Amino acid sequence: MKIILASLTAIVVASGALDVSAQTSSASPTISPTAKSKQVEFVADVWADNWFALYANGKLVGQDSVPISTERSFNAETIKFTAAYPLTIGIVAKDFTQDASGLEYIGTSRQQIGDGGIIAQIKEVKSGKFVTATSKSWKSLATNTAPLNPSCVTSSKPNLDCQSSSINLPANWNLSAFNDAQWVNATQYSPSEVGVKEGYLTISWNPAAALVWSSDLKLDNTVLLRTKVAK
Ligand SMILES: [Ca+2]
Repeated sequence: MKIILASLTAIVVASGALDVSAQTSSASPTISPTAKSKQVEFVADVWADNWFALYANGKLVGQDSVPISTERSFNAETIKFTAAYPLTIGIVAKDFTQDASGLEYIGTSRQQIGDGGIIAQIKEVKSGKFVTATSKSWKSLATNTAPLNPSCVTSSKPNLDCQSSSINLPANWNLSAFNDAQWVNATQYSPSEVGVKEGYLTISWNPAAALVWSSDLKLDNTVLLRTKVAK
């Protein structure tokens, strides 16, 4: 055992010495060539009705700059991030609701249930290569639904009369190893079904990029979306 430890110490010392010599003779030695080659810079365009958070391999890499508490929020975001393949993309998408009733414009002539919708596309920055975009091949899970009884939309006290259901976000839902076999494929919607506007119109969307949500564009208010890209 003593011999092995001594050998390991010698190796550590030797490699440390090599690092120092590399740093003094090379311009960019801070990351080893092996680790550096695995990291790729990506750029994502995302438009959400009304809010999103974007994860790459479980790490939050960006989110909608306009808070979910904003009733009308139809901005697009362009987010750069660095990650490695295989790439697991996770998105939390939220439709604005004024309160737990699931309604918006409460107490006005426009009181309604409202709907969601999101589109995202990702490419490599350096090569410009298309990586992935939201489509029906992505998996989805609704974690908040309201109202469960849509007839409450005409109630003068929707917070009392509208029912809702929520589940916690599954642990590690945005990691590669997560088993999404219980999730369902995302549902694609047309631009007119979602009622696209504002930021959506400023992005040049890849033909493969589709507007998606769960199977219920109106009643599901928080939807998790995920996909995996091997390379
Ligand atoms: Ca909405």
